Amino acid sequence: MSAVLNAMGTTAYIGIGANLGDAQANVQDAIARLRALPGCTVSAVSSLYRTAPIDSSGDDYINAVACLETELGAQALLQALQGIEQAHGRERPYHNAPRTLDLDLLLYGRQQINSPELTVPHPRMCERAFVIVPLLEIAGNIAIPGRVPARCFESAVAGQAITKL
Ligand code: PH2
Ligand code: MG
Ligand code: MG
Repeated sequence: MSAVLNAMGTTAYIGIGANLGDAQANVQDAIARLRALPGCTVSAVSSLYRTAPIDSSGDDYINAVACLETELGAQALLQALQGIEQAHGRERPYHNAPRTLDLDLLLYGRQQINSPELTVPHPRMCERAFVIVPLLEIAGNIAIPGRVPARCFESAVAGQAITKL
């Protein structure tokens, strides 16, 4: 597991999603909280997108992806993301339940991480338009460690309902 602080700085991508309460406001607030995280600089944020729930229920989601330059190790960054989810009263009554806020660590530099707490790259990110479309908006040439360039997944997710706000 990575150290708590990584003086070199690492580029991380965060998937942001919400479909409970005022989902758009929750996503905007999450972006503001990411900007305020110690040891992190938000270098890019995608547009917000309205997306149909995938393997989930409830209202449409609001989704976005943010790019961070961070001095936090992956585990410390995960904990910071969970703190922001908790500030939004995130509850986990069952798998993929509707949520006030979900922050997923999609990519952490070029690292592949498989620990009990964290799998990076996020295991389902390449199958989901709500991740691939905003990710490509801010990082059109990005490659997924252990896989292929993200744009290779664009056609595979093209049938999923997603609208830029
Ligand atoms: N997140 C999920 C499951 N399904 N569907 C959409 N459209 N957006 C999400 O963020 C999302 C989902 C699990 O985290
Ligand atoms: Mg998620
Ligand atoms: Mg999550």
